[in-house]
Amino acid sequence: MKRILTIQDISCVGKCSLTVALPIISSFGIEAAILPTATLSTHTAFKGFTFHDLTSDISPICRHWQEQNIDFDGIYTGYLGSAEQIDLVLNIFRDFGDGKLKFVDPAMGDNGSLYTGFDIAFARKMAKLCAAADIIVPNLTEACFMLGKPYIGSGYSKEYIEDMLRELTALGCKRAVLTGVGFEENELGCYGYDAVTGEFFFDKNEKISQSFHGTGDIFASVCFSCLTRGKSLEESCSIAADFVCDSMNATLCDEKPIWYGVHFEKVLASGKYLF
Ligand code: PXL
Repeated sequence: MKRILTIQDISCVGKCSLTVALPIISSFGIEAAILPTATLSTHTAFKGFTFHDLTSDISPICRHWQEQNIDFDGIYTGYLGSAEQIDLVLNIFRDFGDGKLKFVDPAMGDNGSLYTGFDIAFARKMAKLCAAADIIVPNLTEACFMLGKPYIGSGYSKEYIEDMLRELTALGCKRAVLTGVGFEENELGCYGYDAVTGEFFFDKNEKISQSFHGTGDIFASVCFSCLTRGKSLEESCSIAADFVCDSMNATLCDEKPIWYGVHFEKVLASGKYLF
């Protein structure tokens, strides 16, 4: 069985980051080791959340793993609590990531804004982590902040998206996937690029008009799991996008929908994505 390491926060309530990644990765038959970056009472879209920074735990934990000769088949990073943690994750890539899949979801913003607590300097630093990754999966907002471009949420062309993907891979990673891309009113999908082969792909689904929190974390967790199980990037993205749509639809069907996360648990329980 494969063992991977995922590095992101614990938001105790709110269905994102580790509370999403752990069950999803496990459901794909992969052992998920974790390195929590911070503990929050909820994710940062709630008012008055608590935040306990775990930066000082990271190096001792990694030293112990090295002493015990623990290794991982891949590393997947999500929400990181501070710019200092980005340097520590770069060290983890160096110490544990050689020849392994290094997958970065630069989770730091959406809809044209950075999440509470992040600034442009953090976004620029996140671009350095993306440079050291094999595959990155930013949304349009995160890509614009990392590249220092103005955010355009709609009405862009395929050329605009393809140029942005070329710029993202020029940071240093070989493959990039932009999420939340749509050229027509009723479509939303992910646009991928492999800088080695020069190939692009666009995988789209019918747009669900309501927007939910935590869908990027679900996409990244499913996509990384599929890659770890040997699927191609295009197929992994397609499965991940379908999984997100099913999770959103399961939430919309609920008599008492919650606003802070989607019902990915119902999709897991359906068994549809077991392979
Ligand atoms: O879903 C991304 C995410 C992860 N972790 C925390 C967040 C968010 C988005 O807001 O606040 C703490």
